[in-house]
Amino acid sequence: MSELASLEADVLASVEAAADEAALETVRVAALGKKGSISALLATLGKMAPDERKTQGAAINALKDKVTEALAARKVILKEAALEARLVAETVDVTLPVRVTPLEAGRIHPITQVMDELAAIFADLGFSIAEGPDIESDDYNFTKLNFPPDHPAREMHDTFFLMPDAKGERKVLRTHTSPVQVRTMLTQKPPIRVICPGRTYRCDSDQTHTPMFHQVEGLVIDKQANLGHLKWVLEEFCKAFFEVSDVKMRFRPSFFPFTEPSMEVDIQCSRKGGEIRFGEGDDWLEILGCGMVHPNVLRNCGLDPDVYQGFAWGMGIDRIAMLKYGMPDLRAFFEADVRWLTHYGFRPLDMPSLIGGLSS
Ligand code: 2NM
Repeated sequence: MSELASLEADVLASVEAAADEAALETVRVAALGKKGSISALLATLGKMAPDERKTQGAAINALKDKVTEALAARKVILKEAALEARLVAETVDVTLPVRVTPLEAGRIHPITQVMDELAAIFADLGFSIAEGPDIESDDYNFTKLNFPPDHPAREMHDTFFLMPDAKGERKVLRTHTSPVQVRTMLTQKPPIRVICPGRTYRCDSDQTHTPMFHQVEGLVIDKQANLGHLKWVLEEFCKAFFEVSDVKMRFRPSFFPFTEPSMEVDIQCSRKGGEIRFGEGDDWLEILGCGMVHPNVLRNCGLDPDVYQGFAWGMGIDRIAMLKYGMPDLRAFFEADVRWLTHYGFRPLDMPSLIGGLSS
């Protein structure tokens, strides 16, 4: 066999033997690459006599074409085989359940959801959000709010006291978020419009009470702020929160040390078939307490009661969350039971907004 014929047999055998496209590329480079065997043969043409060059040149170029063709043909076969192998390996079983990503599987706790709803509603009414520490001084939690020392009103709150510090000061776990309003009045110039959502603590635990619970309180201070404004704000809030076009509200006289007059507010509802509905029916349900800020509180917080007046209200977030979303037991809120959260929780990307829908 001539040298050329044996090279042809070798290269064509290697082409056939290449098991995948990478191996085939190696064969191509070994034959036709810059330092390839056929390229080396072509380089010898320059040193040949014209006659020899004519015959050899034609033969080498014919070999080059043959090898090029064989490479292309093998490449098509290998490509198809690779695709076939992928199709076999990557089958999709469309009957399998959809695998959810952590982002879709996670749930927002109903209390967080309700706090986000409150923020959306009150931001729309021109309120900002104020926060403060859970551990408070007795002064901010009670004294500045017109709870006289040793007055029975302090006992209404079942306070958790901390050990006295070096100065003999006995801190408390805040029993309401009102100290945040005290801090706001002490540091901001009226007009003031804030809501203060957060954790609160009272030594009380039964079917309807947990030692830690959540409150939201609101405060408006201005020269002309009055009870009419208070009623309007609360009415707008209730309509937006319970997502109904009308609510009937009842204001009953009550007592709080920090407001005068003070009222408790009920909303009308129906309780047919164990389900509460608002904006209809002939039952009443207590949802919040409110009143005009007591002149002593204004004075204690650096405001002149002859110039400024204000109104405030407070309600339990856990309670209004239970009412709105039909959750029967308060204690489940704090049990961290993933089955409960899967059922009652909210999708993380469905942010409450007045435009997109509060609870979509
Ligand atoms: C309530 C009921 C009525 C209230 C009052 C104040 C402050 F700081 F302005 F005096 N903050 N929150 C208030 C008034 C809270 O909760 C049932």
